[in-house]
Amino acid sequence: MKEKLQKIREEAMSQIRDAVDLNMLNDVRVGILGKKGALTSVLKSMKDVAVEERPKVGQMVNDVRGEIEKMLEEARTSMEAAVREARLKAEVIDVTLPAKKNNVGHRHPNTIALEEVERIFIGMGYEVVEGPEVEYDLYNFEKLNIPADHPAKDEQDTFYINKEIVLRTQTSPCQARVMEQGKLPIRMISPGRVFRSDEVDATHSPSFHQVEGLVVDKNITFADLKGTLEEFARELFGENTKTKFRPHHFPFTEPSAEVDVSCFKCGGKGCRFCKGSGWIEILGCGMVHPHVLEMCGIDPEAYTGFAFGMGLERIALLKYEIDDMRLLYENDTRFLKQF
Ligand code: 2U9
Repeated sequence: MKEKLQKIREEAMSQIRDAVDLNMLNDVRVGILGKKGALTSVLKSMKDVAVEERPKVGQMVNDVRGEIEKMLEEARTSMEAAVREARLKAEVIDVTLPAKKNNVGHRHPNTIALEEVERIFIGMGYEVVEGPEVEYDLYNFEKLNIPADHPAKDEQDTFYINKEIVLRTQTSPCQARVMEQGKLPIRMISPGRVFRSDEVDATHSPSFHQVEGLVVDKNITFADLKGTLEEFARELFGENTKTKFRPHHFPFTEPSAEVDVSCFKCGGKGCRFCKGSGWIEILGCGMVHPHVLEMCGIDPEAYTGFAFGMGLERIALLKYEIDDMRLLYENDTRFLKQF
């Protein structure tokens, strides 16, 4: 019996030494100490041992069992430590690596330009009012004195939802709605997205932004319009900026004008930026047509008003010296971060 136990002990030692992972080690344990294991069957055969020998043999079996259990436990502990060590090595964090930079966005040049325009007009006591981008033909054209046969109403120029509803081509309908509410006087600007069926190029896009302005009160004259826009130009482009009003035609204003500012790059001498003329066109304006006032519920005998409109992208391109409008729509942060 003693030899048998010695053999089991040696066999166990060699199997434990050969086990390469925890699964193999468990198989060794089951093969020796499990229900059908070698040591368990020795225990079962105790009944064949002479009664007086049993305590001694029992002690020997228990000693061998204890030894094997101890060896198994030691092997398991060192195997688990090796596995942990290997995992820590594989997952090692190199704290000396430079940290990944979070890509932070940047305000869009349109937003910067709009905030500047808003700041100037809010400073003059104007309200900022926004309106719907999908509009009735009635508000986008009819109430603004744009007749049915006007070229702007052609499908080539306007996106129609149906016969009566369009994507607004200007923010003026928003102003017409404010006039209809009848709360006077009015001093407002309306910024927002507008839509025109244009091909994309360096200066055109089917969707761009406008800022329009409207003042309606008693005794408003062209002098108020000139003074306001001259001050606006000086605040936006610098205090030495001169302004030139050229007669023009818009259906919704009479008289109407286009406004040029002296080139802020060359001071008016003429350069590549102003194409040698010394002047840069920035907006359109005029006295609100009496018929427009009337259609929006305001008595043109008692009230007069002026209005103006500018393309926000045009202002941003000029102010930040960007030469292609398409750059404004690509959202490339390498471009946006320059402003
Ligand atoms: C009402 C009455 C009149 C708004 C005006 C302009 C002149 C103008 C263009 C500039 C470049 C549009 O962005 S652009 O393509 N706009 O020249 N806009 S007067 O006149 C109004 C507005 C509302 C009720």
